[in-house]
Amino acid sequence: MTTPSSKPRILVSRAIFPEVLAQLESVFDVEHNQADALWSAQELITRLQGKDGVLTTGSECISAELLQACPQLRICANMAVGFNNFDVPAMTASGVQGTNAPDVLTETTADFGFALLMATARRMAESEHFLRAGLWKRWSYDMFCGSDIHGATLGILGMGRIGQGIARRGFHGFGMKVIYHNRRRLDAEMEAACGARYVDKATLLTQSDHLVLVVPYSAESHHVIGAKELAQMKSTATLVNIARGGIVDDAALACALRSGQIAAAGLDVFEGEPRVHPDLLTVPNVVLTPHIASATLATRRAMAQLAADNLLRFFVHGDVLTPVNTPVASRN
Ligand code: 8YV
Repeated sequence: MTTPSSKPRILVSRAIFPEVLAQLESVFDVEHNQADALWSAQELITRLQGKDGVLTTGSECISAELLQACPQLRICANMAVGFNNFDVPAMTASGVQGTNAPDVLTETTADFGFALLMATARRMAESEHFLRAGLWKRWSYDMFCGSDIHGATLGILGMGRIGQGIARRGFHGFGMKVIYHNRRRLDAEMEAACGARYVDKATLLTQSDHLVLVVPYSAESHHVIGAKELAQMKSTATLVNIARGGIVDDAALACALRSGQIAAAGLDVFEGEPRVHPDLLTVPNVVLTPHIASATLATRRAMAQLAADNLLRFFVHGDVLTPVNTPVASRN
């Protein structure tokens, strides 16, 4: 006869680094998904039955319905800095701790934001496709002319850790004029460190040569860039979204790109991803990447480790490293 394990029971909802999984297995009773199967919302609920904790990625939704159906669940540790996949008020009310994975991805994600900005403004994807298609027959004076990065005005919407990382790169590395808009203005010392000047949203839209979006997704930031905002931007402007799908109205953006209302866009995130709006797939002046801004091995390992450390702290010491809420009740 087998006796039930007294170890906390953990679900790891997607494939993760084997060494991080091994650490969890040394402490917890773990069900994993190293085959990386895509589970439906119902299957996730089924697998969470009897589980005390879960390690999620940004792809799994922790909804009020799921919380109700999984009364034993006490902690959800997200391997992502964004946690719009969590219904935080429902978690808080039902005594479930949520954690995210901030800081460890800041510089890597800022690197990528800058890379995407440069690839977009200098038309790297479009010109590579042209070359691969065998269309390069001769040099010409205006072939794939883009717009300068150095000395241009860099606009940043959302000035958290990643936004500041992009601002520093632009200011110190490329001599850009940096303007930003955020819910809260940074203090003077932080503004000086990244050479950034606070402006209202309309000024950000009308003055930016290159506008990078780094706001968290919420009901408030849904379609914060839509047809009206795109119409306010310079016709020579570049727009980069490394934040979340849904912040930009992708259909409106495809129209603006096709009509030349703005010059180009670089997108790492999409509304309803991994689906991509079909019009974005056919406009030439857009660089598309599959949500890889944090994707270096070192950073993804650090993100997985932080999510695992939150689970370990929670069950071993009763606290967590990077909480996103303070549950009002305990599920003990
Ligand atoms: C993740 C991200 O790769 O951290 C985030 O918020 O968007 C990405 O770095 C993705 O969410 C997977 O968890």
